[in-house]
Amino acid sequence: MIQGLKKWRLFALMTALLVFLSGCGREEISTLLPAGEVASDQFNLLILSSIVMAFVILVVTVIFILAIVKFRRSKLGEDLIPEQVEGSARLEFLWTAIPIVLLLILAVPTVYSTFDLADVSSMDVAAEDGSMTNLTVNVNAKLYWWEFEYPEQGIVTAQELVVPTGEKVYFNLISADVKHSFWIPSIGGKLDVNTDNVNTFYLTFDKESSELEDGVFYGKCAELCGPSHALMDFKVKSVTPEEFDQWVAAMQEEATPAEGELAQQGEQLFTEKTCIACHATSGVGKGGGVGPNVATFGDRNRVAGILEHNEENVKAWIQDPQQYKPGNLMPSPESLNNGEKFSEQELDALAAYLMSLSVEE
Ligand code: HEC
Ligand SMILES: [Cu+2]
Repeated sequence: MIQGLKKWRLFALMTALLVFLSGCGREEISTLLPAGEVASDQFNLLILSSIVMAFVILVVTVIFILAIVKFRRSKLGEDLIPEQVEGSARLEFLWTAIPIVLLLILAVPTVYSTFDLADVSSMDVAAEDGSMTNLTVNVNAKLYWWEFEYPEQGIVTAQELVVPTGEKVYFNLISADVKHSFWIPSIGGKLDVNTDNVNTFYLTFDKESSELEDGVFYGKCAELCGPSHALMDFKVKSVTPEEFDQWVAAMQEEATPAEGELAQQGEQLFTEKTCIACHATSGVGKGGGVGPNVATFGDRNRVAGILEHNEENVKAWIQDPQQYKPGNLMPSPESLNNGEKFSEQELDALAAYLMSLSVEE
């Protein structure tokens, strides 16, 4: 009875785990649904090594079961001594050769891909007019958000990486504080983001993110970096090269003053309350901001990388950033507003202003 119950418990646990596994299938964030060449290469290596390992397990299990069935003592009697095979040259050759072959099958594509995926030699190739042939993005990781600088284009953004599809995009990774790791599960990675050296690699984006359920790919920090590490998310918009050029051009334009009374009030508060000291509102510029650049805030998919993108959440964040990302470096409202929380009216104005910042049509 107890025995039977135990089996049922195990069965129930396995069923519950299956439900979790069904979460592995989301295109925005699954390494099992690669959406770029790098991710495909990594996925194929994963499949290859899984097949090799499964093959070994299968063969060993079959031999093991055969041995216990065939040589049961109750069947063959107490005193039977099976044929002795020690020193058999044939067998020893076989079980040396098979692992060598298996290791070669694993090693050759793995080593080849490792070097191929780390090849950034064409990164600095310039076209005849001196402009770079390939897009390079400098990624600055900070507790707990991501800044993306496009040095050739002279623009900078945060929280959302925008890239063209169908070409290699090169990344220079550097951290402003502690070690992080840059990872876009459906596209490729992870690569460590260090404080004292720049790590470089490339990714390709083969699918437009607008085709995805959420409209963006999900990016993650994959290196434990502090209490809000699990909340250090970013999003990726992959668009056609034409749309990308339009986006860059819009980013390069001067920011226009806010329209509408509420948003204008918000713009004024943004300066008065010194938000502007940490948050740049123009897309033109270099990396190194204390807080995320908000030039594209209205186009974003999340607030602070994690909260659903609506005015309620913008207000909630401003009123108590620590509640949403413990340990993050945005000051409390009291320290920006003479020791007091912002009034509902001020929050409305700030949210209206932030939401009006947009470069997309
Ligand atoms: C001392 C610098 C600093 C000041 C001043 C500051 N912030 Fe921030 N802010 C930050 C940092 C750092 C973050 C990123 C927090 C994180 O995600 O880890 C942030 C994040 C945000 C975000 C989310 C950004 C995004 O891209 O989703 C909003 C909105 C925001 N701040 C609004 C404000 C407003 C409004 C003010 C003024 C009342 C203000 N901040 C003042 C540093 C600052
Ligand atoms: Cu982290």
